[in-house]
Amino acid sequence: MNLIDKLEKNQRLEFDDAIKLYDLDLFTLGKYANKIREAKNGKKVYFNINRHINPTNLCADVCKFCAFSSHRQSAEKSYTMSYEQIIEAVDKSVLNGAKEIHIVSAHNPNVSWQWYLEIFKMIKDKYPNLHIKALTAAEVDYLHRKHGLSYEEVIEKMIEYGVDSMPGGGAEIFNEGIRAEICKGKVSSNNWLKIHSLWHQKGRQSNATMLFGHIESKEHRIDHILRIRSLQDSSLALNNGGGFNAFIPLVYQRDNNYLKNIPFLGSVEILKTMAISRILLDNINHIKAYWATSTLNLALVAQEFGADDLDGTIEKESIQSSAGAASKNGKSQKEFIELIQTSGFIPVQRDSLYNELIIYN
Ligand code: V47
Repeated sequence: MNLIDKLEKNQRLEFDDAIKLYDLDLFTLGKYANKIREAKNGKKVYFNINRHINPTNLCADVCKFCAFSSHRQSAEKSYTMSYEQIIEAVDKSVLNGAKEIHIVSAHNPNVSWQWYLEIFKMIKDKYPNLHIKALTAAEVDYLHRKHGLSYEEVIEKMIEYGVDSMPGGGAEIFNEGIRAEICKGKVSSNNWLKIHSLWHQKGRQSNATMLFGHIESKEHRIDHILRIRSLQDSSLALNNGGGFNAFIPLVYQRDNNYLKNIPFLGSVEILKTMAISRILLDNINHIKAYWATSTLNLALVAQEFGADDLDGTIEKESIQSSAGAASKNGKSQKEFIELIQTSGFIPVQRDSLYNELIIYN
């Protein structure tokens, strides 16, 4: 059966067919991706009211794509927030309506594992209903390497100290050769997948990212997406509520880092990758066009090409904005709602697990 027949019949595609998707023109891909998007999510575009906090930029690892780590800044720019500074930021966000705090840090060798975990406990004690999305698999792996805790122990402590779900960071691109080039020494692909698998085995939910538009090939992207799909198959088979909520293709930002001479990724390639993600990941409900890395306008166009989520209002963000993204100060809820509506979609404010809170019909 040829590729178009398989797409018409909504058949699951394996690597050899999946790679040929890039040869299709954008609108053909968009047609099939949008069909799946509409079947899963109708005309809804999800977003949440969230706040990103990056408590420290001091990092033991050096990822070439990273502009956030203090390696890329002068010594006086390295920081570690105090608990008072963190809770002050959380207090302010809660007053602004935040339902989720998304916490991602660098791999700081000068603090204990308790330092990381006490942040979550402090927030949870004060705001039991506030969702804490925290610790990427790369951070879990770092706590394991630095402090000798097993992955299982870190995960048990995350649950004990109040982490509700895991963000998708640290996945980058799973191909081991590319990983050795861009983030040598950081969590391996197999361990990234293992950590999410262990988290899912606890009946918990997480996200998965893919950093694209740097030195990876299309084959590497397809391989990455298919490895995520395969783990999701195993996690869903447990039937315990655990698994990936969303897949997030992160567009590489080029400023202030150690990867040089990377050309800008064109919008067509970005939209094709969103559409291909939607077509291949038949077992993941949501594709997030993270506006911080794709720009808000392209993230809105991506809603026609398979994506159904924009992430959230963010309020403040340091990782991608250090590398050139326009996410330093977030977006207002009003702007989100208006832009989604004028793009012909239905804005839906969601919680972190995609329960619908407000539908703006
Ligand atoms: O893993 C670092 C990425 C990620 C750059 O789970 C860069 O809902 C682009 O994972 N250009 C951390 N990206 C952020 C993250 C995330 C973001 C939004 C939502 C969720 C979620 C997760 O940031 C890292 C890395 O892949 N990153 N540097 C850069 N130059």
